[in-house]
Amino acid sequence: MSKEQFLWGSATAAYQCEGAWNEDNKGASVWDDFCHSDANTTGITGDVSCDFYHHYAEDIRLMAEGGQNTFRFSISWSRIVPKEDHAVNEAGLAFYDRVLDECEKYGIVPNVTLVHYDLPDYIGRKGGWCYDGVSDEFAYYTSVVFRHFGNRIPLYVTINEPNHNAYCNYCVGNYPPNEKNNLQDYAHCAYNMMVCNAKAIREFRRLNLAGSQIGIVQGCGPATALKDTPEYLEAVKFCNYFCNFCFLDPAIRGYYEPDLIEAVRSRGIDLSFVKQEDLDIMKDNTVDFLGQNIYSRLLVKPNESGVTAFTVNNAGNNDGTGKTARETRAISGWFETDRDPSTKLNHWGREIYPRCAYDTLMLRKERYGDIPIYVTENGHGCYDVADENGYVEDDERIEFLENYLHYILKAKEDGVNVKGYYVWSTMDLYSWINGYKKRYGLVRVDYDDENLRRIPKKSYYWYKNFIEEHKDI
Ligand code: BGP
Repeated sequence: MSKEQFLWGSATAAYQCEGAWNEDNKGASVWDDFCHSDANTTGITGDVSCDFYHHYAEDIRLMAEGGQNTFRFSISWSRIVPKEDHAVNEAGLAFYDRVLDECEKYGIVPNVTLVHYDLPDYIGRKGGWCYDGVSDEFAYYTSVVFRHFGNRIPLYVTINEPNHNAYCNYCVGNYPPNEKNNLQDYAHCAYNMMVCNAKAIREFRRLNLAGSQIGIVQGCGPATALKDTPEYLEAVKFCNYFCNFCFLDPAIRGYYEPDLIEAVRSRGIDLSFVKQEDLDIMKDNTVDFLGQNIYSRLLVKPNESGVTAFTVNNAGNNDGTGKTARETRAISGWFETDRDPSTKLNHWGREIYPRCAYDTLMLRKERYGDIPIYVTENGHGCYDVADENGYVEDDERIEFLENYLHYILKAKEDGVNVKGYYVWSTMDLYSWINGYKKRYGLVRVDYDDENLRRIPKKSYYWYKNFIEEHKDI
């Protein structure tokens, strides 16, 4: 991978696109179990999705033809180590070898996430991310991946959005194991994820893979507020403890700030799961780069309601009509979500605020210096309307991407070490809980067609042109 080459691409995740959920000895993941259970009230699953497992060659060819030089995807842990006995599934490795062959054919740089929400079911049954053995399991699985693929993969990501994953699992309760308002388990999960991150990095460093780097992907930006009174700044601080610093400080700096630990403890959270030996491993095993997903702003104010409550863009009362949709994040005494009446919301209640891309990147630089940053996801979910040929004129998505990119490139000009950018998503795929109606792809997937026909959207051609105009930045 040439150091100077800016990476322009798009992203997917295993459960959301692969399908083939039980093919070639794949084990079940917690998402397979959840989607097949009564807890999944929609009955919609990722069993087939857009069937990337069998369409990968076409999808990667379309990326290349669209001018993209990088592809972010994730490996399904349950394909590689399907069962508790730790036996490695050669067919799983072979699938990703085929994907990498295809990337290499077109000079597409793979950016590969090791876990994107889909823990194996056998770990889920033991307590998932709150199972204290999860970090040794993760170290084992990731060492299998590092040994097999080595520096064929120049960019590895340990965990996708630990913040959002922990939050949905244990606060909102919309992701398995569907626990609500459980701050104790949220803290435990967040900590175990950072032990996982550090132990995987230790495995990675042991192999000394020349030319490969390892990072982590964060799902939200730093908290911000509409006022800078001491009360508002306190709310920002606590929100950052909760959503950002408890992940990024250990991952990037190798330690937690004592104030953060104290704030968590003073809420009555039992921190007996914290072990000095884990902290030592974190200290010695930090990331090379940050992956930053950018969707919307984390706008907060002081919590005056005294309420602790959490909903996200796909929680229950919300069907994409935008009528009742609203994202709430509130912890009594700490902070709660604020709303800026001057901005628009998307159909799922998420704020559209392009400038957050600039602020996010600048604030990351302020706290973490010149760490290389890849914008690992940025995209717009909407109801696409196709014409009789399946073509979608997704001007709304183009406008969204153009406006966000303006601010991302401005942050790069202003000194942030931005190295790449990925549209979410490469093609239409399963949107967690929202199913298939909420689409993000640059390429339409016709789910009614038995061959799951791919039709590039207007945004695909727009992006191709944008890359062409910006390939030498
Ligand atoms: C991020 C996830 C992606 C993707 C995206 C869109 O949080 O990393 O996997 O799903 O959000 O979110 P959603 O599908 O919920 O609209």
